[in-house]
Amino acid sequence: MAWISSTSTIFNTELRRLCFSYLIPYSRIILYFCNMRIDILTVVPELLEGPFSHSIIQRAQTKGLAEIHIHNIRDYSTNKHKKVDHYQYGGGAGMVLSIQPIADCIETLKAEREYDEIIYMTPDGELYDQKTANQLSQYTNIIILCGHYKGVDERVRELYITKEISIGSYVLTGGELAAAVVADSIIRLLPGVLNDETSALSDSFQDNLLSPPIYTRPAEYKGLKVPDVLLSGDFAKIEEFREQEALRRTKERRPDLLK
Ligand code: 6GU
Repeated sequence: MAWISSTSTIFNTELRRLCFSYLIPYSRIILYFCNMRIDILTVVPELLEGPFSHSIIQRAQTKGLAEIHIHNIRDYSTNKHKKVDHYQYGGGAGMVLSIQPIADCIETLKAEREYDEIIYMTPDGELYDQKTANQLSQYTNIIILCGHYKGVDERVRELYITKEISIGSYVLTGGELAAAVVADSIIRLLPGVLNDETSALSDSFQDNLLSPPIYTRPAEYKGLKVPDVLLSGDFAKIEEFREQEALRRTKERRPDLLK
């Protein structure tokens, strides 16, 4: 017995030494190669400056877990006035984004690397949900094209687009805010982005359930008390309470998720 325990101690020490000397530096390299690149094409790059420059999404980029590249479609226009849009054939209100600058931008990017998906943000795309976010987070390189004005020339969609996404049944002035929503929802799922690895797994929607109510200090505010069970320290009871509350909330607010 003594022999076993002493060898296992040696083994453990050896293993730990191995971990520290080899695995940890490698895990950095592995994480580095697991990062994701998102190229966003827009005629209003200013709209996308804010969403990626703060908090968790900014940290994901400084840690090297995600790369976000914003491209101004106008930079690719061969028109002497850098024009990117035109009136639509057949008449009708609203400008249409021309194919040339978008095609040149996409071709430039495609010549540099392979893309898993070229997404067009449009109100007539498929409705975005957590399942799609999970799928997109598995990819290495994606392009997101933002529509603006009336939208893009149909031939851009025919030639390049592999997926069309809408974030809801309402109309925005452009796809930029929607692209920010999609990029945010993907990046937070990448390994290492959230501090507590379980917090993405316990999200609303990951198991088709809404989150249970949550509380922090004080235990009582203007007569409103935190449920006793959460202060009890009984983790089995707390877990049961949370499951019941998640189910109750989902039945009440989003019964469609339970079908
Ligand atoms: Cl992706 N774009 C625009 N312009 N409006 C939207 C949308 C996208 N999703 C919902 N509404």
